[in-house]
Amino acid sequence: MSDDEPLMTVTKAHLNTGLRGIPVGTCLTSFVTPTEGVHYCGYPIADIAHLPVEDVIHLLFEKELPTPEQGETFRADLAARGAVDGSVHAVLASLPRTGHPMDWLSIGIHALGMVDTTEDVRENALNLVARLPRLLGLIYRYREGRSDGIPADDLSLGLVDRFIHTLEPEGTDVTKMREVLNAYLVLHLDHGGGNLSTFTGKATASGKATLYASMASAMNSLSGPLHGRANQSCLEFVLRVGTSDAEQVEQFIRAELEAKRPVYGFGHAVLRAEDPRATYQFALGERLCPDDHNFAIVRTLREVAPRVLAENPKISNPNANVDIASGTLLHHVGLTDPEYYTTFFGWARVAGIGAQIVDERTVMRSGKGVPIYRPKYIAEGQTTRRL
Ligand code: CMX
Repeated sequence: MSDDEPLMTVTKAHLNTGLRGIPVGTCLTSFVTPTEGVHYCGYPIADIAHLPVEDVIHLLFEKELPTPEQGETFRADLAARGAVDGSVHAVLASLPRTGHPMDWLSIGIHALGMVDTTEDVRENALNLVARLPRLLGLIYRYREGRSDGIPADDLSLGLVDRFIHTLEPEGTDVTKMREVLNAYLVLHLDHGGGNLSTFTGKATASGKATLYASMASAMNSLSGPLHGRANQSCLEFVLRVGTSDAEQVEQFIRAELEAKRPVYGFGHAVLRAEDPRATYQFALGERLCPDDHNFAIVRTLREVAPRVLAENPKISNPNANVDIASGTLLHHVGLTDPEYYTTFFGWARVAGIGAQIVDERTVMRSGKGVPIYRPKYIAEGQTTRRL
């Protein structure tokens, strides 16, 4: 394809549609297809969902899965970067506990950036990836009023274990928590270039804002109910369904549709089959918590909802999406407050968005980077006026 060949014609009908479907750039980390969903650097998510999260983060930054030796080196590198500055504690201690955890995450990222931003965007991106698990653990501890006796960070641990170590969860099976969190992170690391939080992070970074400021912008975008907060809404939806009886579930779904409310956990903008990330989590749930009450509800929803939704020809994909089971699995391993779920999504995306920002700042246009974003808006309802 030549450089001047048109990719599409933009018409008036495209205006005020949120840039939907309009090509604006290239992405080196991931793409989404209607049948196999997201691919990271070419690998369909179903093929790599079981890998340790560090290996998949390596893939996004280096565009190759690590050899065992490279994996060890990468883990050691992350450990060397992981320490969170003590001043962040004072910032978190001062925040109102009523604030949403996503606001805490955004402020926490800014606080990290204020004490340690280098000139090198890649260094900053990897530093933030390495510090996020500790930051998120601290957010939990301070927001829940459990700031006494927080254990010192253990940098010898992997990313997921550093979060668990800081959280010090009680009455839960830590082995299961580790597996659920690792899967959750791998499944949510990246999702192409044009989703709102990624786009926002890259747009902010294009003005040469710091990686930390850019990532805080991305997290603020992610916090919206139409974007990342859907996974919080999804568990709240499952809890509202309350029963795994197929007939009652069907009645519930019909009543929700009648009331013009979304059936959470179903449908997708691009996929036209069940999201492989949902399929993976269904299998994980069948293995880890087949008797969990909420998982039984999710299992019934998976059977019933696609059939009911398919009655509406407008719905392009009636099948389960990534959010259907993720909250139920987190809930099962003791992470029971859905308000925190978007922060796990954010934790994962810091890697994907970070890698994409590094690409846009240092790789695209033969290393020159993408210039400052400046889409065009057409003036409407105004002509030049004079006093
Ligand atoms: N429940 C109710 N209505 C739905 C629906 C669902 N699960 N899925 C689609 N629809 C409706 C849309 O709202 C739209 O209605 P209008 O024409 O009145 O606006 C119509 O069906 C056509 O939608 P579509 O082209 O099939 O899908 P969209 O790209 O517009 O929307 C999505 C995709 C995800 C927002 C939508 O399916 C939805 O709202 N699902 C429920 C919420 C949810 O689970 N969100 C998490 C998404 C996870 C992810 O993106 O990975």
